[in-house]
Amino acid sequence: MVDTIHPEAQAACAPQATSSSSSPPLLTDADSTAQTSTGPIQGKYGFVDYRAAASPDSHEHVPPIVTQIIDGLTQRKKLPKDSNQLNRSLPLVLLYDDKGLELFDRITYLPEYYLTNCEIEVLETDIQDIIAEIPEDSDVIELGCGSLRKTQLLLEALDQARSGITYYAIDVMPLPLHESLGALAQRFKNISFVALCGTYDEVLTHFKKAARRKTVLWLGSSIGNYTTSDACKFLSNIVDHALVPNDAIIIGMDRKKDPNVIMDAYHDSEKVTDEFELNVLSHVNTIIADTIATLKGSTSPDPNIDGLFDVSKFEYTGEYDEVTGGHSAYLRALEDVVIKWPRELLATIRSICGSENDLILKQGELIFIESSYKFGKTAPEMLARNSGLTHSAEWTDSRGYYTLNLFRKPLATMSPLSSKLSSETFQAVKHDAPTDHAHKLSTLLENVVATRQPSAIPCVSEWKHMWSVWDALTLSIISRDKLFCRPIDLRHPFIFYLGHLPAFADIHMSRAESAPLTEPVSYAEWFERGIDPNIEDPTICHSHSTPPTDWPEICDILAYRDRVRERIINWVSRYEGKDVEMPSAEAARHVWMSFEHEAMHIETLLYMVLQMDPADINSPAEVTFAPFRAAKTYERWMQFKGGNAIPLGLSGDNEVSLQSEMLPPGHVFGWDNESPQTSATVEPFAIRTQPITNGEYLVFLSQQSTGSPDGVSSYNDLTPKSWIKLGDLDDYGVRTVVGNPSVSSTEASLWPVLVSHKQATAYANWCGKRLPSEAEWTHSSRTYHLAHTLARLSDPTMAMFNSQAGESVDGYLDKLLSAHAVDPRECTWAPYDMFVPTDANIDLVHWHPTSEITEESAKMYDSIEQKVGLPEARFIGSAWEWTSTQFHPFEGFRPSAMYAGYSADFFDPPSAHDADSTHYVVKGASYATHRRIAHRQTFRNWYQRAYPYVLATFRLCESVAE
Ligand code: AVI
Repeated sequence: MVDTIHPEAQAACAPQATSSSSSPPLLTDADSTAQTSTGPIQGKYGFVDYRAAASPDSHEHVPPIVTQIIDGLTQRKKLPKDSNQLNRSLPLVLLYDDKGLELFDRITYLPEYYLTNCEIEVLETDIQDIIAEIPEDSDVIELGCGSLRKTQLLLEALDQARSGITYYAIDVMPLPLHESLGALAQRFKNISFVALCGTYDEVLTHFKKAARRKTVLWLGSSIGNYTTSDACKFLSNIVDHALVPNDAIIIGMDRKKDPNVIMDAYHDSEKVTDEFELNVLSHVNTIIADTIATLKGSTSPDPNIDGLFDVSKFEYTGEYDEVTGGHSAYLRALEDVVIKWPRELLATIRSICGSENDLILKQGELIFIESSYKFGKTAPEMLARNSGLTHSAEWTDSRGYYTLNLFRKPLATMSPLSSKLSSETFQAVKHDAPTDHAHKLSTLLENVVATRQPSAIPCVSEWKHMWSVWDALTLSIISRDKLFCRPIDLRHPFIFYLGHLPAFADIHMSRAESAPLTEPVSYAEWFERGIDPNIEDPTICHSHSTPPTDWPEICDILAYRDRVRERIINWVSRYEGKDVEMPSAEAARHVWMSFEHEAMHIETLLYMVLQMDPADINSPAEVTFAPFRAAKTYERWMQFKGGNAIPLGLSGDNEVSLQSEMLPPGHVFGWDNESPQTSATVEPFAIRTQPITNGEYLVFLSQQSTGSPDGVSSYNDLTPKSWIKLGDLDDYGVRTVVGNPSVSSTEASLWPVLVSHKQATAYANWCGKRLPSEAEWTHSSRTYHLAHTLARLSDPTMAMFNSQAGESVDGYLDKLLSAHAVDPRECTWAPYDMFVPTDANIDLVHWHPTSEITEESAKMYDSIEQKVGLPEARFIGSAWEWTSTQFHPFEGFRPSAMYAGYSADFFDPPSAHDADSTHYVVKGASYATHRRIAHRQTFRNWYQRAYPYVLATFRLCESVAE
């Protein structure tokens, strides 16, 4: 039995919080108003028809699909989208009329079409792990109604293990919904079923109101029929409009593999795929005939009206592009074809293409129908980054052909999606391999010279995203009663920072606006500056505020925070998106400073939280581990020849000369220690591609306990504070807000180890190596990122890197640049490193370090080594990196007048020898570093050498002979 609910009734019965397991939540309120219809199908399910309201019956208007057909046939567009070919096309949706659905169902049973069988294998093998992610009393929403073979596997398991599940199937066509749900509803008595008929956009927005948890299913590699950027747009729309934090999306993704396997899947021996693709033309004929009948006011199409196409004059053809991973399906004209437009459509045709001439398709001409993309190993992570999701699990079939990927909407994201930052140009260069090398290269090289970078003033959405993370950390992960805790005794209790962030910002906003402080003004005094005493002698401490003995009420501090936030938003909104009006450079610097100050404090607060007793940390349900990717330590070294003019620091950010000016367009602000730009000499050196891992450090540590005369104290001093003893076990776990995975038996053994400078140096000494200097680290990071990107985009014959012969990476980059006729000297180093991989572990996308190189990507690299030869390396993300450089100012340094002690309070005296130096330069970025900072390669961080709590690791380096 079918309960049909019209959208008006649906408004009253949007999915709601109910724990009723006996009645479907969507139907509870609506039963009385719903039209109930019975059909041939047994089993009770709700049916909500969105289409009826959306498509008014019109005798005068040509339906949108007809307009799309005419547009596709008359205009040649860049299709497939990532190619340079111009083709006529027909809309993808035309594949799925009743006949098309039947043919597609047949395809899923073909031996060559491995996708469905692989997905079924994954569902069968991993079903318990998959349903463990779907809670009781929750909604499971399938995009498209899926094949019963797949869906029933999942529902069977849910039927047995869960109560209160409502399964929603969404489809634009009513028939498949009726067929699927009728059969399912009859079989599974513990699950409620609702069919939602309409487009995804119409239907999904209604889920936002639901308090129930949601798992969206997008199976069958349907995502492959979208380009990556369209898929991201589609997903981010779901994330924004239908999901709340912790809701999940499970996506089936077909992997890149042997091209022959893929070609066979789309060119089966029974030629069902040919029939499926050609059926598009019959579908067009039906639509056109129906439209003409409607325009004539007739109820049924005239059987004498010929369709547009004689299907026998076309054949199906397809090709697979290994680089993009896209299989493209086309229909090819077997002879010259002349299509005469029906009289009734001439006006529409004229309005679309300006003429009503016959459509002439030359013999051999192609009509593009669909792309079916296959995905690389890093694609789920990229997809997550660009859609506002986190990638939290991956299940694969035995051949590694196909994956089901679990994504979750995170608690909060540190930055808005780059696609949403319309006022910004901060956009990492696309890492998808290109099809048009020359074009991509010239764009890339342009980027090297004219850097794309974020606007100097962070926009409103950037502030709001950052605050949502700060609030999650301070008000959810730390419970109220723990705000007075002081897990690191060299720091204030948490409550201080609740007041410190707004107080610092308010002081700077007051200066920016030449206006009074926000009330209560005493907060500016109490909370202006925190403490960072010398760890070896805590009596030594820079000047700082004296907080009150009685802390203000938390609600008062929060109200103050909100007033300051409002002040910031008002100021930023005045300029955002308005090119004409620029603030003074001085005011803008105050505002920018406040932003980065807050971003830095997120990281500081997080490493303080990590020192709490894990039982006291409120692990957010929305935060989970990134999928463990079964890697192994991947040790490789790269050589650099260095040189004598390695640029360090930011040019053109002179606070004094800018002071009286309006903010220049494209200006890049940096902290005082990043200026003025200087240069360094670097002798030839070799550097490891990866930092030292927890597992490697554990080996070192275990040798300390037995070998040294002072075994116990050196063992204790050398044990990372980022580790925690695991119960009675002789093992450690890594501290994270989501748990403490074992250093010896989980992938955490492959994460970079987080240690102090002293510990890092002890390790380097133990193995006869050293830490890189700031200049060595900076030079290798930026040279590597650019060379790696250019190598991938260059013709392989041009991009030979001879690792066997010990070729240097910087020498190789010079070679690449000159092969593209770019003088390396013209290639000014940009302050923003847009070549950092888009999947770098920064910006709290994951709340823990990750292993940088998977075994699979290492293998993949090995197999392409003959071609490109650069090893996989990571410099930015997961953890900062210690350098051997003492924290001294660059020559010509001037402390910022706006925050004089920011770095000047921490420089070592110029005479300090290594033994009495206290602070060292730290480069790179951690998993908790805001991406503005992570990408600004001139950012110079520093910590005390013995400070053991920071999210910093190290890599090894050694000098080599020229
Ligand atoms: C529905 N979609 C995922 C199928 C695919 O593999 O792209 C459609 C298909 N086209 C030809 N065969 C199957």
